[in-house]
Amino acid sequence: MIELYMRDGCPFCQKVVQAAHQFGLKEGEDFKVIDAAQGTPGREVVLNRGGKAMVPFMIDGDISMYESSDIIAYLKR
Ligand SMILES: N[C@@H](CCC(=O)N[C@@H](CS)C(=O)NCC(=O)O)C(=O)O
Repeated sequence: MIELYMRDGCPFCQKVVQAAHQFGLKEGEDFKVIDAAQGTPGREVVLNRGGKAMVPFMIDGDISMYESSDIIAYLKR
């Protein structure tokens, strides 16, 4: 399942989740949202896997990426 690392109050994160819904992807089936606010285990995953303290961040198996527009393009495919 695609993992979307987000935090509250992040407009770029909201943009990604809205796009996912528009593409017909279902939370809990196709993707899950993981809290990546500072101090959370999700933030540790973002830092360890991606190397930057930035959200949104996506992991789909071996593929991982930052940048909301890139994530949205990936979800569209
Ligand atoms: N160009 C990036 C911008 C992402 C961005 O600025 N994210 C902010 C939150 S909205 C961020 O990660 N700030 C640092 C943090 O939350 O630690 C994108 O489109 O995804």
